[in-house]
Amino acid sequence: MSKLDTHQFAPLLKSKMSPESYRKLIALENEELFAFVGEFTEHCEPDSVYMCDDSDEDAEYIRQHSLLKGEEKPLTKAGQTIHYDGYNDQGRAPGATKNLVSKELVPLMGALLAKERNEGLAEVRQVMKGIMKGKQAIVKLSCEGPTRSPFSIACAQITDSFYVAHSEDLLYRRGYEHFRLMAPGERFFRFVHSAGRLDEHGNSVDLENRRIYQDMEDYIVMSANNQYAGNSVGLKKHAMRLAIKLAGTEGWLCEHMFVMSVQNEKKGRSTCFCGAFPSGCGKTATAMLPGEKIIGDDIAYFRNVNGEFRAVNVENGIFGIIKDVNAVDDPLIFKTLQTPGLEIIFSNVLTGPDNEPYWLGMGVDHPAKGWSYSGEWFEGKTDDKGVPIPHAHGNARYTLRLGYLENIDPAYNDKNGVPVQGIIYGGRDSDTSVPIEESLDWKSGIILKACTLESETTSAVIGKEGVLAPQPMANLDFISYPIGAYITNNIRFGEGIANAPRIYAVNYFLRDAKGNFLTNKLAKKVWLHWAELRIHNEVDAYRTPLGFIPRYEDLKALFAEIFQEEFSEELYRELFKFRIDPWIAKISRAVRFYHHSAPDCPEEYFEIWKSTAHKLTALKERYGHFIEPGTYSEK
Ligand code: SPV
Ligand code: MN
Repeated sequence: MSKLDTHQFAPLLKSKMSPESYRKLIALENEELFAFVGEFTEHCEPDSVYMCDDSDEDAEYIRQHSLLKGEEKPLTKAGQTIHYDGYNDQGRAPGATKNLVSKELVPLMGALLAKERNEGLAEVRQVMKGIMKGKQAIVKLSCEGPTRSPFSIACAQITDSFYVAHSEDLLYRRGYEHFRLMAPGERFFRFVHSAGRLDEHGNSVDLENRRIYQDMEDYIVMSANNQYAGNSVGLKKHAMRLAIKLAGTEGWLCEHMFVMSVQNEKKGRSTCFCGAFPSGCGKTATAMLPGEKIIGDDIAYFRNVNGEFRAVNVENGIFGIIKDVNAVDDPLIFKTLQTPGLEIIFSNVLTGPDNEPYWLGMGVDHPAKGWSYSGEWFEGKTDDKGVPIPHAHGNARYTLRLGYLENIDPAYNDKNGVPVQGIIYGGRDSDTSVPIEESLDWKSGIILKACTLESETTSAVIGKEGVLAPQPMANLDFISYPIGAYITNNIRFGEGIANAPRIYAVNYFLRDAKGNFLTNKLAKKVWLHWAELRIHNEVDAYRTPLGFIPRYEDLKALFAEIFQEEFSEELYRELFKFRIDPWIAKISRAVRFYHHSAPDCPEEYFEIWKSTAHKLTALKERYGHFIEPGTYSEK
């Protein structure tokens, strides 16, 4: 007999769980976990509770029940399924998302979706009272980062959605064994999710009661009346917000970054880069560059491991945007999505009469009718305002295990992570930033490259698309403690490590006066290989007011070597001229943003932005509006 058998929740859990499920729960001898499952079973009132361990049988149970309940449907190719979120539940919902913090902290949170904790807890508990009636709750344990590693964070999810549990099985490492080996009292993140009341298609109906409330003191997230994975899957963006807060408290970093390695075959060298890009700025395309290797596409933890700046991909899979994945632009993912026998969940794409998935930008003709995120779909279908409804949603996704990808870096499971040598901040503008620039040092990289990132809003977030919004570290939606303190933690972490990575800013979207892109999509491979050579001290660079840019001859050699292509000096000069006025404007927008949205931002950072803007203004007298590459000097 376990001492948990006398716990206050033991009789309730025994009555709701099969003997086998109950046995799996108490075998962990984890009182906090037992109390968590008990408390929310009492509160959410599921009919029954199913406890998973790490077995394939339990994974199969979840897969089967997702099909039985209609949360997923099988597609023609073996292993593939389709899941639909409700018509108005196709992206993250910032309006319903709150970081619950103490009263004292609320005024410092600025742009960060904060709510007073006690008020928020009372509200979300009210919404979740009895919300799982008539359903089975699943308890699934997982681990963020490799298990039993310096990076691991154990996570417990309770959900009444088999699709959510299935997604977590594809995206994260199973964590039951990890829990079994945990020391008593070791911290874990806790997530409760309910899709709430469902309509005849199995979609959440009470969207006005959608809540995604993250308790930043107890590291619990409660998510109700939604299904889209960015709102429902605890281990993804909810855990990210909790980890950012925990990292800020403990002095490490959780960043919205891919992890990949650039392969220098000539030198037999693999160099790891991490990169933060707001949505729609080339993040996945960079992480998946042909010829390089991927470790992760979305979230990285950074820790100082024995004096080294090391990273892991938190996840074990990809929840990727499927729009524009086609044989030309994304051949590796496209091929994986066409391979029968792989366990892949498609979401919010069209399924045709052939029961195959069709998405936007697939490069293949789609059928004139079928089923989609708007229900029965036919060519010419419009919404109630007469606006055409496309056959698939712009934020439709695929979910798969990373191990399916041919270009996976074998280091992706290393418990000590990989040593990071370059960090990339990727923006999107047509007329301001050069394709690649190396920062002077870590701190100026954070203040001038990471903090000044901007992007246009995209369909990953519900709301208006195409609005220019500041995006500090491409992380604004996820920073969960005051922005000034977050920036300071970033600076301190890098400065505390002797060999911190170099920081690069990239921009793949410069255009000419007619609006045409100045470079093709694969040119980014050259910029990355230039950064790789810089890191290994094999190329020189020209100084600019904000850092270092490539010399023409080095890029010419790389274009020739990688693409057997001519790279003209004329194009080089156009791409790499320093554009003074747009940069002054960009810095002014940053100052305005931090002034209004980051009440705790230290004066010192404003001084850096302002003195940089003054310096640039003064440079106009010497150079005019543009500084030609190679002509700038500090004196
Ligand atoms: C993002 O929008 O940054 C994503 C997708 O990675 S979501 O999981 O919805 O956040
Ligand atoms: Mn993301």
